[in-house]
This record gives sequence, C-alpha cells and structure tokens, in this order.
Amino acid sequence: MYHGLRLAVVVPAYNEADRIAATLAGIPDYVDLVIVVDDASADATAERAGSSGRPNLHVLRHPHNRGVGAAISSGYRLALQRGCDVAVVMAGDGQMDPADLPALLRPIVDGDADYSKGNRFAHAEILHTMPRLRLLGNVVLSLLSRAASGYWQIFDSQCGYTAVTQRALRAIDLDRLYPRYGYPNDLLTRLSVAGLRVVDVPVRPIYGPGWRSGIGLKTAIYPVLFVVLRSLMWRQLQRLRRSIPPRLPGRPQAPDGERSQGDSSSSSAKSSAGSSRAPRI
Ligand SMILES: Nc1nc2c(ncn2[C@@H]2O[C@H](COP(=O)(O)OP(=O)(O)O)[C@@H](O)[C@H]2O)c(=O)[nH]1
Ligand SMILES: [Mg+2]
Repeated sequence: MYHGLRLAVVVPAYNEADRIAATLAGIPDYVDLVIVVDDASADATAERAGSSGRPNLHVLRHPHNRGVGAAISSGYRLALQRGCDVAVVMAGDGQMDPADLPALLRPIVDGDADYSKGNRFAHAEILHTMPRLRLLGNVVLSLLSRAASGYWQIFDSQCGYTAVTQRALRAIDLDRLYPRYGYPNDLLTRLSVAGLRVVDVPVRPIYGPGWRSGIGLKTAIYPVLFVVLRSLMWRQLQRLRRSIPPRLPGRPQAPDGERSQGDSSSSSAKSSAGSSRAPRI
C-alpha cells in the first residue's frame, strides 16, 4: 500500500531478457502487485521475470505479439480485477527511475490528478542524454499532442512513465486503446474527452549503454504521428457531437447536450488546480 492506495506496476516487455530482472529488482517494496506483460518475446523475458524473485509478481503472456499498447491494456485490466487503486507503467528496459515514483504518485495521492505522467524535458540533462533526432521528434509530437488532447500544459507526450487511477481506467474503453506505439497519445485524448485531470511530473531521462528502442523514424510517422492526427480529429468530432444536441423524435432534449462519464462539469473532480484542470473539449 502507498498512502492507503493499493498500487500496481504494469511492465510491458518485449525481448527484454537481459534487462527485466534488474528492472523488477528496482521496483519498490510498497508496490502491491507487479504485472509483467510479455508479448510473445522470442527470448527468455517471461522466464527471467518469473525467476527474478520479485514478490507479488504476475507474469501475463500474450500468445501472439499484440503491441505495447495492447500489453498495457492487459495489465490495466488485471490491476482493476485485483482491486488496485492506481496503476503505474514502467518499461521493462529499465529506462524509468524508481526514485521518481513517489513524485509521480504525489498528485494522485493528493487528489489533484487522475493521470500523472513523466516529463523528461523538465531535466536539463535530456539535452545530453537523448539522441538529437529523437529529441526533435519528441518536441514535434509533444506540441501536436497538446493540440490533439487539449491538455495545453503538458509536454513529453511519448514518456511512458505514468500513473493512472482506477476511476480514470473505468472511464475509458480499454478495448479501444491503440494497441501499438502511439498508445500514450491515444490515451491522452481519451482521458481528455472523459474530462479527466492530467499533470506532468519531472522524471529523469535514462539512456544507458546498449540503449535501444523499437521506435525509429518510420514508426514515429506511422503509427505515432498517424495516431496523433487521428486523435486530433476524433476529439473535434466529439466536441461537435456535444455542442449539437441530438434531435431524436420523441426523446426529450437535455438543455446542455449529452455529457460523457467523468465530464469535468459533472464530475466530483477538483477543477481548481490550473496545471491539472481537465480541458474543455
Ligand atoms: N508487451 C510489449 N512490450 C513492448 C512491445 N514493444 C515494446 N515493448 C516494451 O515497451 C517498452 C518501451 O518500448 P521501447 O521500444 O523501449 O520504447 P521507447 O523507450 O519509448 O523508445 C519496453 O520495455 C519494451 O520492451 C510489444 O510489442 N509488447
Ligand atoms: Mg525504451
């Protein structure tokens, strides 16, 4: 338990046999449930996770590779089934610093956010650690994701180090979450349409020796950029649908149109904190 909250950490892992044990060893003991989602890795990722000695570990295995977004959705579903209040995502390649976890959880513990995400750009060392092309790509995607989601105060849309409340997970349709790279952008827009509060928290960028990534220039364009642009259009469509009340014969009209679950104006969410306010879509 962490400040009275039952906490899960979801670890997506694909061909991370060399790094998974060290990643799991770094996860603090106050985490109640660690869920590794191995996505049909060709190496011994699942076996190494299983023999890591990590307590409260559950290794989920997808029979076929379904992508990192689908893996995280699977982890979220299990966290909900096990009654967790908060689910954190930490990648299986050790790029997330466990020392940042309390700061990431702070806004949720304080009741100021439904989703808190890392922002590596708040650390000046990102200029030395993150490869140049990746830095540029992240800036472009972050700016576009602001427009797509309507969360104008956030940055580093591609940072996968996140924490989400049970309430937020129940407000979005996990089956529709984009299954591959691009899922954080899709998720941000879905949280926005549900009227949930998102905050950025500074986290340390880690690019250690032997660092590698499944995201290259091609992947950044498709699917990531594609998902961002799709999200942008989808949110505008939701906006239009809400501003034009449906005119169905024989059905009384709500005076202010339809609202989705978790809409900022109807939820009990605090809306005073400027940095965490849900956008008006
Ligand atoms: N389960 C699962 N995990 C994946 C998949 N692709 C990547 N991952 C994991 O997701 C995490 C982030 O992926 P990575 O390629 O390092 O992305 P980056 O850190 O944003 O450059 C790593 O732990 C990967 O092992 C996948 O298809 N399925
Ligand atoms: Mg990585």
